[in-house]
Amino acid sequence: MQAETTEKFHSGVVAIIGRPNVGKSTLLNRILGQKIAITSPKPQTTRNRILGVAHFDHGQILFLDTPGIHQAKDRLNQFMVEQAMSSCGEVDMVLYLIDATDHAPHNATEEKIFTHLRNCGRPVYLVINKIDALSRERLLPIMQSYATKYPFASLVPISAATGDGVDLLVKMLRDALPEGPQYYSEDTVTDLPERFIVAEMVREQLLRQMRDEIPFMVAVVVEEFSEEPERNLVVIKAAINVARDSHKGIVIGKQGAMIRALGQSARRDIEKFLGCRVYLELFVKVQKDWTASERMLREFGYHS
Ligand SMILES: Nc1nc2c(ncn2[C@@H]2O[C@H](COP(=O)(O)OP(=O)(O)OP(=O)(O)O)[C@@H](O)[C@H]2O)c(=O)[nH]1
Ligand SMILES: [Mg+2]
Repeated sequence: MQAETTEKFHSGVVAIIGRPNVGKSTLLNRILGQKIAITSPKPQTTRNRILGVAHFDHGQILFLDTPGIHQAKDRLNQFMVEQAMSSCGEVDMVLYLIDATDHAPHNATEEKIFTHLRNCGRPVYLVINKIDALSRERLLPIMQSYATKYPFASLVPISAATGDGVDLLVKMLRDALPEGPQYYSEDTVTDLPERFIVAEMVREQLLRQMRDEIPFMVAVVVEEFSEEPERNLVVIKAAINVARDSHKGIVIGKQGAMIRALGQSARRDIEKFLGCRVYLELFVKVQKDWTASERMLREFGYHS
């Protein structure tokens, strides 16, 4: 008779937290092998908690990408920081990401984060990102200095951009997973609606192509999303909501050049994501000072 081996299922939730721009969303996309979170060279790119599900044999990890933790001034930014902070209490493990190439000290913010992590009491992995942009000799002092700052479960140097060290990190997390249920079916990568990700891909282009305060004061809303399967086409109409009258003309650009460029780049990403042809129409709306308005924040999905 053959012995029956029924391997138990292991699962858990892992929060990815850290200061803005350290590479949290890049890491999530790298782990999933697919882009669901937008990234940009500007800080405060991510505004909401983004769930990404990684599947393995007899296991799955629910990763929560979160907005960068910073000194929040307005309501929008306070919402963002709350999203990140509140994630740590509900998870099995926390990844605290830092940018290894960052020279400026951030003691005040980091102390706040460490105090919060101590209170949450979850195992915290220090993930030292961007080692592709660092000479080997500079890594050791960073590890030594962080080892004294917090009782990390482990210190893991990686490059989210090249993938270096990421498999090892994921293996470490898998080995530490508790027994648990299969939360999501194997074909589920995220619980976010397609409309949300499409709006984010438009916002990503605003972050990548526009300067000054404009990208930090836009909210993108998909107002129409209609599928035409017989033509392998999705028709999308999205509003770029700006906070000031003066921003409208800048987003549109000379004879519509800017909004056309934004639309072309976003459409390429959206087509890849949806796997079909996309007709994308963008237009600009002025919602005066929306980042300070509780009602507008709610309407744009920035509420708990
Ligand atoms: N050289 C290098 N750059 C990286 C790496 N990971 C991320 N970046 C870059 O760092 C910048 C920020 O990346 P994001 O993934 O958007 O960072 P984030 O932590 O999610 O930022 P917020 O959402 O604003 O908190 C982007 O320009 C990335 O291309 C890395 O491993 N190496
Ligand atoms: Mg991000």
